Amino acid sequence: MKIAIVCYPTFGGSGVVATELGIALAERGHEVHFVTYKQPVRLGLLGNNIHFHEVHVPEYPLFHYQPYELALSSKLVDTIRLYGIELLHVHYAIPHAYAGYMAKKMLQEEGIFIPMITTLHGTDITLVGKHPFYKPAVNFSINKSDVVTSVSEGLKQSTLEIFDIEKEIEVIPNFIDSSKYQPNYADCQRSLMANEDERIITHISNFRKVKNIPDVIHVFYRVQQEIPAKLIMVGEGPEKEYAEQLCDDLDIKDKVVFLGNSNEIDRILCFSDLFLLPSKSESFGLAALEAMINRVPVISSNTGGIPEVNKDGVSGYLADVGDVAEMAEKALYILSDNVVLEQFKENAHEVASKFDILNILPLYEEVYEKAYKSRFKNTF
Ligand code: GMT
Repeated sequence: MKIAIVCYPTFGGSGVVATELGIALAERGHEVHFVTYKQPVRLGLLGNNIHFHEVHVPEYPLFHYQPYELALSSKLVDTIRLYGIELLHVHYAIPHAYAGYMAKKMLQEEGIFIPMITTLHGTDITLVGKHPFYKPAVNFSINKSDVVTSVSEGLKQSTLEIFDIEKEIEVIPNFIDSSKYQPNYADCQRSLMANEDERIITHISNFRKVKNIPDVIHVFYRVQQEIPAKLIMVGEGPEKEYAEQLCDDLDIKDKVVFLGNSNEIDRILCFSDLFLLPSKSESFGLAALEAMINRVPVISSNTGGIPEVNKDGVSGYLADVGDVAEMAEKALYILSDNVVLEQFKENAHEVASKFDILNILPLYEEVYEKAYKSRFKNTF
């Protein structure tokens, strides 16, 4: 099948899922065309069934805001026409579902019928999408999609609560290619990060408010009071400066390393003992899944779709949003005993393996089939 994928090309989870999905589809023989404003960060070499089409938005001084949606829908029309694309899969409703629908309607005028799948990822619903400034357009474009998928049951429920959805929402969880995550401890270079007696705690995110960054620091603060430990903070975003200041105020600056964005997530997770994800809201928590497949247990909040990934008492622990005392207590329980830690590491890997791409990709292929068949219904 010839598939166009629209996504954000940045380090965010939705872009990562879209890219990894595209790569896997290409490996299965589909022809995949990424349409976005920059080559996705996780996309390596093009070729082998993978194409990239850059959306340019020319600066025009009259415009206070440059119209990206317009440029995207025009690029989609051109790409779909030129390459005979059979299916459009947009990741993150805003503004992709809206732009995708416009492209679909424009093509329909020419007798080209392109089914559109919209995958809801999280903040496009729970944070940005529900804002009154966007809500009607998001609601409209979800209902106009031929198939709608959500990355967790939790997100599906939130979508149904927040919006007036007429469409069936199919849950297809985030996934991981476990064949790419074989442990290679020889290459770990743990000693570069911590002394032998120190535990390494890691957090990876885009440092937005929703990630509850101060709670990461406060949990770590409590842990390092009891056992030797280092905190590795990976990512960039608006809360990073405040986080650095907080470490300074708490006098733990020498125990916290801020690495910025990294393409070496597996290497970092390879020497991590525990992953913290205390988000205020989280539709799935792909970062937690990536930690778990790398044998890193997770202490997280019990919000949104996280409980569908991090199994309480098995792959880590869950606590109420903001309950740093409980999170620190559970972190100490896992980290204070080598045998307990080893058990949680094994469990984390086992739970994560259930989300292997081999189990999830066929679910996407099924909805593609369904959407492709639906194009006849939309002919008139
Ligand atoms: O929150 C992020 O890190 C970015 C955001 C995105 O859209 O790129 O992630 C969302 O989508 C991911 C992939 O489906 C999910 O695993 C994340 O849980 C979700 N983030 C939130 O819901 C806050």
